[in-house]
Amino acid sequence: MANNLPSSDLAIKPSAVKPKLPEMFKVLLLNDDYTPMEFVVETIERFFNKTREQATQIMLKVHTEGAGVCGVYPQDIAETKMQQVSIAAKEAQHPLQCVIEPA
Ligand code: TYC
Repeated sequence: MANNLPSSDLAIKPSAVKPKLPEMFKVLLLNDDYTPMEFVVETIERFFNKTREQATQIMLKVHTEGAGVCGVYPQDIAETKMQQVSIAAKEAQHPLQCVIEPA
């Protein structure tokens, strides 16, 4: 070994440190009949770092199919984004719903 220690003296065995990838969650928007398309596009741009074109595609998918994925994140980030969208929608008095589900 480079450190001259027998491998049994290492504090952590290589096999014990295999990093786990975080569980990932999808953040979805749900369709409704009242939230303006423009508000949905701006919300996707703002919270999911999408271009105008990407945000418009996602909004249209939600509008036509009922739901659509805005992004996939570790659980804490997904929960934060869901809250941010829900607060922004509430403030603007739109019924826009945002949910998360395991990816
Ligand atoms: N269906 C809405 C309308 O016709 C637009 C809309 C799109 C609402 C996506 C919510 O997540 C949504 N104004």
